[in-house]
Amino acid sequence: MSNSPILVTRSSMPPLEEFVREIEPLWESHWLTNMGEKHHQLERSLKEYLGVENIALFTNGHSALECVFEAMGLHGKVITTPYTFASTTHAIVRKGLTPVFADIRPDDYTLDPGLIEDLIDEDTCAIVPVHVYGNLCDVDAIQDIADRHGLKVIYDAAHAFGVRRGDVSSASFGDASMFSFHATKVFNTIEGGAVCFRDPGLRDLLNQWKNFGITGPEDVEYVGGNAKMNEFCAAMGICNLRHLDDEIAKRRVVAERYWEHLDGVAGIRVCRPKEGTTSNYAYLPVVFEDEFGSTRDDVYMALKREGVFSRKYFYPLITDFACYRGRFDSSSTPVAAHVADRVLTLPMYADLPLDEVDHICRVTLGLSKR
Ligand code: T4K
Repeated sequence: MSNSPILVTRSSMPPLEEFVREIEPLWESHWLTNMGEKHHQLERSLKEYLGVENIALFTNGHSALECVFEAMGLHGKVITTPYTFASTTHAIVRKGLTPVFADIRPDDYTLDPGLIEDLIDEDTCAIVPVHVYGNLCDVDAIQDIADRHGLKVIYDAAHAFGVRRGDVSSASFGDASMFSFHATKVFNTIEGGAVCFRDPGLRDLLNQWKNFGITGPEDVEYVGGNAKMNEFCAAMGICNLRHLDDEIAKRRVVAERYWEHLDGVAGIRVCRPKEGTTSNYAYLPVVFEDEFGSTRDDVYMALKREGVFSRKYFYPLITDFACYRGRFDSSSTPVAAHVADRVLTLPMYADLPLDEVDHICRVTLGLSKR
């Protein structure tokens, strides 16, 4: 097996010469940021790839989420999931909104639509579900609830770039969807993010909020921040997008090798794409139930001894974070608490050698007590 450590993921990068060619014009123009040519080019390419009319690029996914809340002028309570990365809840709280947590579904770990309605009251303004691991939420049920109660739906689609239901991309659901283009994502711009949105009226607002609230040469109408994607990041995105479909195809081979070994083993739960959806194979989550005979932490440690660094995405639950202690109660979301205590995300990236996958699975299955 490899002598170097195997990490949970490894950034996709284009050939160096391709990136150098892409950034060369910047030495001519000296235009490095503030919505330059590469930024516009990437916006156009992403619109085409995702099949959407409206997109705004950002310096990262987190700022994108904060900006969309600001641009929509949200106030009050937001129904969301505790089973996600810190960013989702932090964005809600940092924008002065109150998160109200609903539990997740046991099969795909996304927000359970059957539990949303009971949590809605007159202060609720929006639902913020997460397509966690790239698993699409039940978008129809969620939209139906939102329509009946006049709520906005903003998807945290940080993991779901390239995922489709039929031929509809994950960017098309709800009022807006935020994507992360962080180095660890299926599609990366080093750091970066985007919001795809339904109402074209949001375009100027988003672009103003990410640029200090500047609305004209001598006008500043909002207390905005700075969340603009720079030209180097946009150039990385332009290059990576050319290779994305190949990268996803390679990830699929890796995921299928894992499932060959792990799916159907007593006490192991894997997450396969649902009928009718095209996955991006962003993560390889495995849940170890008691029946497996060893705990998630046993597996984590055994892999670590072999130089394999899996991660506990997403443990602890957000509601158990020190910064939220005493404010929220994780016992009200028992499914999320159960999964967070048992989940391990195994290494997943396009160039992960299949014999490494075999090795990781051998070590894992060696811990089964059945
Ligand atoms: N919503 C959700 C649901 C999210 O998961 C995230 C981000 C966001 C919102 C916010 O989007 P951004 O603002 O980040 O665009 C990582 C990422 O930093 C974070 O983007 C991601 N989610 C989260 C799930 O994972 P860490 O702290 O676990 O990353 P780190 O540095 O430990 O890296 C993990 C592994 O990735 C390393 O072991 C090796 C590999 N790696 C890492 C870096 C930084 C690379 O191969 N290249 C790299 O440059 O948070």
